[in-house]
Parts: sequence; structure tokens; C-alpha cells
Amino acid sequence: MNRIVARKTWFKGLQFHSVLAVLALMLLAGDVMAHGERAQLASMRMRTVHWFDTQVTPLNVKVGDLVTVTGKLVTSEWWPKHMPSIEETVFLNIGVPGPTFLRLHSEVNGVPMMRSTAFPLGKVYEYKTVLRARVAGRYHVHPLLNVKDAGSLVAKGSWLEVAENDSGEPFVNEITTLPGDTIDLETYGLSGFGGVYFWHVVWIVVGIAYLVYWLGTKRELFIPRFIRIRALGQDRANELLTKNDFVVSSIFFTLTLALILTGYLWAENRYPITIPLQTGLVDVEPIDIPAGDLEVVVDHATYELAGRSLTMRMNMTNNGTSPIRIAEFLTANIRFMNAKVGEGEIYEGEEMISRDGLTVSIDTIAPGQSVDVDLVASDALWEKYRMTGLIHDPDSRFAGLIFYYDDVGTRYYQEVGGAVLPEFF
Ligand SMILES: [Cu+2]
Repeated sequence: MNRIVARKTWFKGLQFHSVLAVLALMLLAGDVMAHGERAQLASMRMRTVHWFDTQVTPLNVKVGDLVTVTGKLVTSEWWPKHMPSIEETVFLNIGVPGPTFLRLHSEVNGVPMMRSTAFPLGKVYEYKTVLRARVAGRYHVHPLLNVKDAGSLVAKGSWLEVAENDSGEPFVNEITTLPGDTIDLETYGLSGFGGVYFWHVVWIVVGIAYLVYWLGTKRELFIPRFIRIRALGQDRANELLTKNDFVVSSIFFTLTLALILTGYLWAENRYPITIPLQTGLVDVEPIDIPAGDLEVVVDHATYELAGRSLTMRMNMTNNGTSPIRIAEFLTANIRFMNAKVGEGEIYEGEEMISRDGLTVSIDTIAPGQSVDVDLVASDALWEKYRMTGLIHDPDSRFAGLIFYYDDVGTRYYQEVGGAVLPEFF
């Protein structure tokens, strides 16, 4: 008796602690829930895809309106060896919470992207996705790439406000099928005989009936029955399943198979013309990185933990006839900008920008000059976006894009990368 009371108290204590733990998790989770940009390993974000010029327009819409997401990305030559490659299979997608938008169109380098493709490394890809707002709310909209076997690679998000439409009419998504019928995909096949609701009810009824037979009549269940019969000896084994149990189970089994077959035949008859989902790969011609006359050789890099800064020593040679100004360093979706050069467009609603986060020991490199340049990318954003995890990486390397301008304001960029050593003081 005492033991039972003790166990009950222990169980109650466990329940109380579980509730506390869940509450604490909900409070702590907070703003993490909506975001994917901080979740991945720092090294993965630095060395997979460099997203830039990401633009979501407009940032305030109503249900039914169109939203366009455009931008560019460079696939990193420093792609981690332990990760499945983007050169195999990749799909351009949009990261939003739930089915809150319809994707009407997407393209990469001008090629329609309903299907998957492959992205060779070290190239530029310009993408465009057109969405229609479906459900009112406030969403962090990110372009993302689904890389086969590696998962999603997320660009930084922009907050997008979707208001209810004026008429208050329900959202309609009408399309014309190949045989020429116009249907609303929001409600198509939901109700009526043979619809989604119908089949849910059928299977719930069958499931409940089966449970009622086994639990509702105070019948002894299998495990207790098995233990009792085993104690009585091998020769009583036939009592494990009564004749009633056998007959009822057989009826359920036959009924289930009959329902599946009937449903299949009925659907074949009701929808005679169907085509399978298409899975082929589409080829995309990659664009070369528009590297200008700057030649960059990375000498070494250190990450200073306390100062939240990445210091890179590079040898830079200007092989052109125009002076070159180093404007920006981009890594893991964070833009470190050189305030002294003050170039590089910032889009409406753009996040993760450190406007004076980049210090360059020689801002302008004269034609023909070859110099050692120290670049320091320093900002609290390193901490905010959990980049300090870099030092726990067994393969401590970094990569990023350097943006620079010539004297007529043409933008060039190229990827830099190398080993990085942590500094703890
Ligand atoms: Cu986000």
C-alpha cells in the first residue's frame, strides 16, 4: 500500500516538473521559433552558399496580392567535404511558417524552376520567385535551397506583413486543368462522397469500432492474457485467441482490404485522366563570378573570441588601371560594410547589416599596387547569430565574399576563404 502511495506521489512530481519544463522551453524559445538563420552550424553558413542582394517586395500586402523575392547567390568553393554536395540535386524554395503563400513562379538564371537542378560550385545564380499571399499574418520570408541529403540552406529573412483583404471573401486559388475544367484548389476534393473529409470519417469509424471491440467490453487484452496462459502451461496456448476474437479480427481485416480496393477503383473511375508528379532535373547555365582586376591571396585569419571579430591578412594586387575600393565582406548572411568607402546598396527591410563593421588597413588599392591588407570584420552580430561556435568546429575554416568597386562605381566580388585560428584573449 505504502509503495503504491509513494509511486503515485513520485508520478505527480514528475508531471509537475514536466509542465514546468515545457513552460520554460516555451518562454526561452521566444524569437527562435520563427527563424532558421541562426540554427545551423556557423561553419556551414559560412561555407555553403553566399546569399546577397536578397529583396522581398513589397513588404506590406493584402491576402491575394503578389510578392516577389529576388536575389543572387554564390556557391562556395569551400563547401564542407562532409556535406552532400549542391552539385548533385538542389531545389529553390521559400522558407515561411506553414502554407501561408502560393508559389506561382520561380526561376534561376532565367530558367523556370518547378523542378530540381544542380549548382556547380564557385558560380553565380540569380533567382526570382513570385508568391501570392494566402493567409493574413506577419512572416519572416526567406529564400532557401533544399539540398538533397544535406537539408535546407536558409538566406536571411525579411519581415512581410500580410493584411486581410478588404472584401473579406475567402481566398480562391482557381486553375484550369488539362481537360479544361476550372477548379478551386482551396476546396477541391475536400467534401462530398469520396472527398478528404469522407475518407477521414470512414477510417476513424473503423478505427474506433476496432478499439471498442477490444477495450469496450472489459475483455482481457493480449499481454495480461499471455502472462496468465503462460503460467498455466504450454497446452493451454490455444486459449490465447478465442473464436470470437478470430472471427471479429477477420471481419475487420477483410473490411479494410475491401474498403481500400473499392476506394481505389472508385477513384480510377471518377478521375480517369491523371499524370504522375514530375521529378526530372532541369539544367541551369551558371554565371561566372564578375571578378575585376583584384587578385587576392589569403595569408592567414584569426577569430578573436572576446572581440567578436574576424581578422584576415590578405595580399591584394590591383592588375587594372582603376583604383579599387574594398567595400564589404559578407559571410553567413552578415554584411560587414566599410563605412569609409560607403558603397553597397541596403534594401528596404534588410537585416543583418553591420554598417561600419569592416575596417580595412588600406581602403583604396592603386593600379599596379601589391600590398598586404588587414581586414577586420567586427560586430556583436557574430554573437547574436551564434557565429562564435566557429571555434568548436573540427574543420576550422572560413569563407566569404569580398565586394569592391572601381572608380566608375562598378561592383565586383569574389570569394575568399582559408583556415582560421581562434584567439582567446
Ligand atoms: Cu527568419
